[in-house]
Amino acid sequence: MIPELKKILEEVALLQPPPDLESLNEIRLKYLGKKGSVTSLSRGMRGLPPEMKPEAGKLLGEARQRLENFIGASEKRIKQETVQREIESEFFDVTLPATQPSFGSRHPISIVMDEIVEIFISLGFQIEEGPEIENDHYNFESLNFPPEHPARDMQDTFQISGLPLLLRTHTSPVQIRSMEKYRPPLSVIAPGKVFRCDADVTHSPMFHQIEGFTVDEKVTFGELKGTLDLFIHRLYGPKTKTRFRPSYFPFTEPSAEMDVSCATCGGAGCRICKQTGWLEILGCGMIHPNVLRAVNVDPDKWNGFAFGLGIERIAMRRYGIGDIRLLFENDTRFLRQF
Ligand code: 2NM
Repeated sequence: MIPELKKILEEVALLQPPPDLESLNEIRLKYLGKKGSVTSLSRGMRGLPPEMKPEAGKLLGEARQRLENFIGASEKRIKQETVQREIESEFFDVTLPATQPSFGSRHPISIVMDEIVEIFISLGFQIEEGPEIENDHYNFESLNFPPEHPARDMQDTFQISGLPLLLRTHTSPVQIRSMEKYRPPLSVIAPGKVFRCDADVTHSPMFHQIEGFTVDEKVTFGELKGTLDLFIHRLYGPKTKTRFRPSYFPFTEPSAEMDVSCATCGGAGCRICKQTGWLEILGCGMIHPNVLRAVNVDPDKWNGFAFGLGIERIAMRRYGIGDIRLLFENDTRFLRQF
């Protein structure tokens, strides 16, 4: 038995490192398994004469110890090698550029609209919205349009077939509805879609407007000018000049149109401003007493100013868009640019 143990110790000393866990397991079974040689020999210890037991026991313990050391170290090495192989085969280059997620962008009309709304909110105006389908009373009658006014022409408005309704041609009906809903003093802006039967490079049958009004006691034309000057300085910068030209609207008296100095040439005259140095931006005026009467506000106690502007024209000028239809085609190559 002792020579057999010595032979096993020699074998163990010469064991080649196994390449994987399967071959390591074969080694373990060969020596330490149920039918392994070390296991069999330790079973044979009982039948050994007592004087041989110490040496045989010592050799047996040593063989077991060396095998366990060998197996433990091999297992550790094989596992490390496996992890290392995995890391190498799964290597990816963290410096490679990532695929870009595609983001949406804001529509130029929304950008300009929000900017203008923000300015008037900061001045204390409240936002009001109303229906896009209106009746003659809110769209024309209450706004002091006489029965034969050309704007009422069927050719300029979208009538709803078979009903006494039309698509609103301006957001003024929202102003009327607000004056009915709240009592003065009152400052409102009404942003929204409006509809006119008209289509070319500068006209779309649907476009966007913002209108505003203030009704209070003893409102002056000076306050109208001051409010709109402040608005323009916020929108275009404090160096922008403004001028007011007399105009006419059924719902205001007196009425005016406001021009701003051309930012492209600084007022010297260029293609953009058609050599005038000025660009038309909005219409305004003092609310006609008949409009206040239509909403049961006493024009002897209350008065106010109002104004209205088109968003498309401002956006087209700001971004150098030559054709209004680009704003409504929703071509992402166009929309991506803003
Ligand atoms: C404009 C020009 C001038 C206007 C008038 C009113 C109302 F309802 F208060 F009378 N809202 N908006 C108005 C005045 C609109 O657009 C060019």
